Amino acid sequence: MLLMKDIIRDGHPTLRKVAKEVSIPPAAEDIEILKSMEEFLINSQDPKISEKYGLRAGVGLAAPQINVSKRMFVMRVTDEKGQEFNYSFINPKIISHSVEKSYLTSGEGCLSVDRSIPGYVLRHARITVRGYDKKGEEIKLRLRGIPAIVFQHELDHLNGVMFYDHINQENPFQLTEKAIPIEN
Ligand code: UDB
Ligand code: ZN
Repeated sequence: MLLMKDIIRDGHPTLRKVAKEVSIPPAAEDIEILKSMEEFLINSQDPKISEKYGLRAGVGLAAPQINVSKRMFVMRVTDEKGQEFNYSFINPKIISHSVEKSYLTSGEGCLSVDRSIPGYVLRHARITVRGYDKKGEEIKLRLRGIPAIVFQHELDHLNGVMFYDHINQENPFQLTEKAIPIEN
């Protein structure tokens, strides 16, 4: 099973690389990697297992974070209405997005970043996304709220971008445009 020691941390060069596209249908090895990432999120959200192994409760994990520079990530999150969004994405893309932005009022963190970095991270409020699942079947979804934020945070990892790259250096909590606050 994957543990916190398997997650590379800020400063590791892989986190700054643009990850490679994955062939479709996915190879057995890539399917196994995705399964282990899904298992990590499930374990990390289980109070007993996360305590036993010292896991941070994760809502998303991108392959580069386990030092695999491939365009794959998993997300496992419940939105404000209690709807679950459990997806494994291969070669994910945003095909369209709103002009309107949103942000988490408590800012963002990252499983690969051990310190807390204050500030708002503005993201597209609504996105339409496309990609492939573990079976190589196409996924097309419309996301908003927390699931949309998680998707964009994970997609950034595939492009070598960290959440704090988006934070205004001079004034971390400055809202330069109208945006929807999301409480978490
Ligand atoms: C997380 N969890 O998993 F909005 F119910 C973070 C950590 C780094 C604090 C563990 C998190 O934000 N949980 C959360 C957020 C909500 C509502 C809720 C739980 N990640 C995943 C990560 O680092 N992936 O690369 C960071 C998140 C920050 C915004 C989206 C992903
Ligand atoms: Zn992250």
